[in-house]
Amino acid sequence: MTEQTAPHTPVSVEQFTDEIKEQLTYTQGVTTDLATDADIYVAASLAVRKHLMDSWMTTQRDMVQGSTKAVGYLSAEFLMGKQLRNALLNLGMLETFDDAVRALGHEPNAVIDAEVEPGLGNGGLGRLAACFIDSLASIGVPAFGYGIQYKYGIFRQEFDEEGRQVERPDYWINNDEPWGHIDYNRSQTVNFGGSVEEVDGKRVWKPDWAVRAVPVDYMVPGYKSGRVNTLRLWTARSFDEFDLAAFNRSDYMGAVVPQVEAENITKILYPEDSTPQGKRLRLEQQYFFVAASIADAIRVFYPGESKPDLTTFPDKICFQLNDTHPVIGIPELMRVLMDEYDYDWDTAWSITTRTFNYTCHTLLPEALEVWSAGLIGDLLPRHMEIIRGINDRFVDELKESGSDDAQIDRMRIVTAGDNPQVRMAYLATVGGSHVNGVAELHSQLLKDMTLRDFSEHYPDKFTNVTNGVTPRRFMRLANPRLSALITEGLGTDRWLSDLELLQGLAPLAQDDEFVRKFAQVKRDNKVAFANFAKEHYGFEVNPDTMFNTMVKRLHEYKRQSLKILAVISRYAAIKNGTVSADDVLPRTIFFGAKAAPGYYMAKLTIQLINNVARVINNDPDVQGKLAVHFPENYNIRLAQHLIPATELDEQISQAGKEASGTGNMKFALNGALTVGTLDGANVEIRERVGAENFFLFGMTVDEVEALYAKGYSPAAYYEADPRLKQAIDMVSNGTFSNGDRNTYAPLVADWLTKDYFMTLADFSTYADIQSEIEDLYQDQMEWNRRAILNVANSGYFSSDRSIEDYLERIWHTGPLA
Ligand code: 26W
Repeated sequence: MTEQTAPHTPVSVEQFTDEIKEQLTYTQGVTTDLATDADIYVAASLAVRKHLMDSWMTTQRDMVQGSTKAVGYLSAEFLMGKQLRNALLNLGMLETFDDAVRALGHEPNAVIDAEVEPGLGNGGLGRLAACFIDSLASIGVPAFGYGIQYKYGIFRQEFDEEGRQVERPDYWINNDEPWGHIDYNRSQTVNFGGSVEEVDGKRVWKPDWAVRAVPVDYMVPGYKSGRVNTLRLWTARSFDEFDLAAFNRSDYMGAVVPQVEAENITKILYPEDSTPQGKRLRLEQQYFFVAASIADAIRVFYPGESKPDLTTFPDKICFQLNDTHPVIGIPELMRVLMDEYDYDWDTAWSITTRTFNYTCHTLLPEALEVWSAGLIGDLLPRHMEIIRGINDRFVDELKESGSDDAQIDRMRIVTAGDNPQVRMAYLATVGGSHVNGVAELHSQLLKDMTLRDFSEHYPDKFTNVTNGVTPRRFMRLANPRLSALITEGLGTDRWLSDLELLQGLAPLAQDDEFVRKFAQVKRDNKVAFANFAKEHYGFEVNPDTMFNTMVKRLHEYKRQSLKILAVISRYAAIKNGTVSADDVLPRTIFFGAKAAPGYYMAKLTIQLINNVARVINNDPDVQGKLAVHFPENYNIRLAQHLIPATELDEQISQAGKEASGTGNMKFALNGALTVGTLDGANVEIRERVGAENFFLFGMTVDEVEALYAKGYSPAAYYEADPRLKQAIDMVSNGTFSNGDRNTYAPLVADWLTKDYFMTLADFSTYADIQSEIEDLYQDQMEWNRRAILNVANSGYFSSDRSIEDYLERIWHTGPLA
């Protein structure tokens, strides 16, 4: 990675203080003495943005004028987290900021806290996109992140008095938003609806309504690379703002309909992260941002050209499709090339297939988007024609290659029959050059199961790129104490842009002095989290307990149910003295999880966890021995505070269900040990940190498949393990619902009759491994040695390495010269 020394001319504290004052006065019209923390936050952000502007302009110029192919990362989600401190870090101005803000009479953390977190994503997929654009800029690769600036991000989660999730709208841009630059003069027109007519042998789309796509540009500063890329998020505006006629006839609602309808498109993020709702507005969102992005890329790379030679388009930019959500981009580019630039089908197809690549992020069949041909045909009639054209040519290709009818039926992009469906993952696979999974096991399962027919037909298209996370946000910003110790141990901070250098820590795991310092860092992080939790969530945390964390979206395949049943079993064991009070290892368990609003079982599980926490935390018999906390509204900020304080991380999904996971990487890099299954990237983490430094339990993918094949009856496991039986009985007998036996009946019924993700089958090995974990924890030096080895051997899980893999295997480009 090219690490330029201090790309930006270092700024003195005095100069930066003046720059903040200048913004306060000339942009915000606020005097320094009346300025609030929020005013200082806005002023500092504008001052930082000013520092980035030159590099941004230079990067844009070099990208267009140079011959380095750019990357367009198309994603419906970008879970960026707070921006100010990340920009300060990448500019090398963290300390300068702290001193300047103090000089202005404010507390740096209070100013940082004034920033509202942009929640433009659901979970793993959205955060991965954010880590990837940070790495692209830090490596110096010319790139655009293309997405949507939702007015309302992921809902704010609150718990009601019963412990049930309540969703509140996240109106995040209700205040100053200094980072987004809205650029009306670079807006695009996006059409919808209407019909297609034949005009002198050409297919002509006659849309019947249009929306203005306005770009809001966010700077993406690289870490010490001197490069600043662009995150271009589109927001919808209507062309004809206001229906005056309706207003004059005092039909006030009618007057604003055109505006509301248009702006509805980017109003809100769909809060689902596995089961598509197939809503028309969702398809409108997908087409809106993809069509605007393709038009924008042609504008950027062929400035001022009316008849550009678009056969060179794939050499200018390659688009990565972040799951199936932007796949409508394939027929869109075909339409633009044929209908707007008169290329014939084959030329257009060759350009299109060389431009797009597809990343799949799931293994759940229900998460693979399928749109009805009727809906696409109604909203995008020309695109449905083109999709049919792609499908028909593909079917011919299969026939030529000897596929039988059954196989052709399995592989059709547009299903046969009277209610044809468009399978977007198949369209992405046929219409792009590469298909990759996000962890070795996942990519293998895609080839062996989900997309088997396609990997046999297109073996060279399939590859793997294991996920990664940015060490800038998830180590340096989140864990400054550990970062300082690592830099001390390695004698350089170059690990932040070359994470494999962490390897140099391995020998220090045998250096007791270093191990003690490492333990002290973890201890201080636990105390810091206890203070943070007290201040922001109002609950007491005892740092003299093991911090054991499970944070991720609530989904049955992730098996928060397994964790809560084990907690109940432990509670029962302490209560009825199965484990003697003095050899109980005190543990504090932290949950963090949002459930999709329509996901009933997930929401019932949240209610159960909150009520188990209520009962345990108010039971004097287990005080100091066991505590459970479920802070509301799990988001990037909470993750950045909780991960550095965690000692034991839960990655307990059923083998073969979690595509990769990225939380697992963040915890290992922050010195937590993992208890987990051989699923997703857990497999690679365990391989790299060493089996002896990872608590493995549960069935493998093959054992799971065998049990499905044999026929799985969960009740047998309930009968076989008294710990499990007792825990489930306590859930059904009202212990956690004030005696009401019906509250969790649906959960218990599912566990005993279906339990599709085999929580009960993996319970015993999970319960058994707890004693191994606690025995090791008793030996703090040994625990911390193994934790250090987790850090030392997890450098591979940097998103910089992931991007290097994409550059080598898929994009075939690199940093700007
Ligand atoms: C259409 C509804 C919908 C929305 C989002 C379906 C599927 C998704 C995402 C693909 C779900 C997601 O976030 N998947 C997660 O992606 C991460 C990044 O690759 C992986 O680490 C996680 O294992 C995977 O669950």
